[in-house]
Amino acid sequence: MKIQRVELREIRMRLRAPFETSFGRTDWRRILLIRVFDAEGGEGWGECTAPEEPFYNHEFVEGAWLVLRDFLVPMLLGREFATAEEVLAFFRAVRGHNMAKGALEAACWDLQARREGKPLWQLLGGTRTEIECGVSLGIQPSRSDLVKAVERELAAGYRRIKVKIKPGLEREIVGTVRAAFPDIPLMADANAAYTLEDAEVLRALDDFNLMMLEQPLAHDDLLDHAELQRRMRTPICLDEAITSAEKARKALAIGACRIINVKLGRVGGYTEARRLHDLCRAQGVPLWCGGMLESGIGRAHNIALSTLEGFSLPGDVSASRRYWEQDIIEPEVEVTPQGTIRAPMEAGIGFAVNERLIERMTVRQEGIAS
Ligand code: OSB
Ligand code: MG
Repeated sequence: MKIQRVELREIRMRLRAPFETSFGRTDWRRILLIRVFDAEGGEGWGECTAPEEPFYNHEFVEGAWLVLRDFLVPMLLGREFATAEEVLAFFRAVRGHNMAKGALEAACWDLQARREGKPLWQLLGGTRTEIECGVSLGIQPSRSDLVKAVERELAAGYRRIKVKIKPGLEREIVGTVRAAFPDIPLMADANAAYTLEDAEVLRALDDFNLMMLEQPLAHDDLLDHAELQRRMRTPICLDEAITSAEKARKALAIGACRIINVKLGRVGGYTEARRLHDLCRAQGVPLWCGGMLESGIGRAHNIALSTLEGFSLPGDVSASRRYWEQDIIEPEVEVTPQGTIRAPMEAGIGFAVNERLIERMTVRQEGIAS
């Protein structure tokens, strides 16, 4: 295979409801989509998960666009590769920028799967034909809104509830949900809002029988998480801090976490995600697939990733309807009443891309050819 042309596109999509975390609030998404073309009429789609601002990690839409246009796309164009597994190595000279790398790499995997006429999840070696779904609930305006939101998601069948927390509100948020729903699988995500000085506040969350506490401390920290994990019973799950299989190896070696949230963009694509997966499986560490408020294209990629055997816990991969009035793929992602998504049987990402709708949402577009 050889990529001859790459199209970068920015679309704007309004979330059905604003999403609030410890680091900010999102109403509108700016989403960078990537389409790769080979010389034989093949194509593949990817979505860059870099958010609008560099508040989750260092990546953001505008920066990712430039890194793709000026460095990563030129490193890919015209290069011959036998499988998409070889693509990540082309980007080795660029430090970091995993979301930009991962989006381009994932588009190449989609292209390969389409060319072979098989679903991407099968090409990746996925074994789950149905994946378990959870939801991530942003910080709500009031306790009653929070309880209502949880009620709604449970009624829709979701198998695990994650609530966002932030300093000063952690006990109120987790306690409110736990009091209303004593037995549900529940977890909390702090998005790096605490330090080790808050260890007592965090340890007090042990009272609520959480499945896990996600990324309580700094986005790039491992050492303090290991100390915190020694002090609390609730398993720590790392998100932001796990940017590669190597980081995961080190985190596990020092006991910084017991569970890992895998995001395709954060680790730089499928090749790295599979390395991380194989390492964690060998050590018996459970994985689940995280989300970044993706459009249908990124969501379809997350479904493919979630079919790997080691993804044994429900992920933040949920129905299109929870985010968008109308998604950019057909059919939209739907969740069964049992809280699962069935892996699609069509080739590639397995959903048709609604190009007409994308065209209407596009605010800028740039083609790069060899
Ligand atoms: O930390 O998992 C996170 C959304 C944006 C940035 C970071 C995170 C999230 C979510 C939402 O939790 C997951 C989703 O529903 O897509
Ligand atoms: Mg998280």
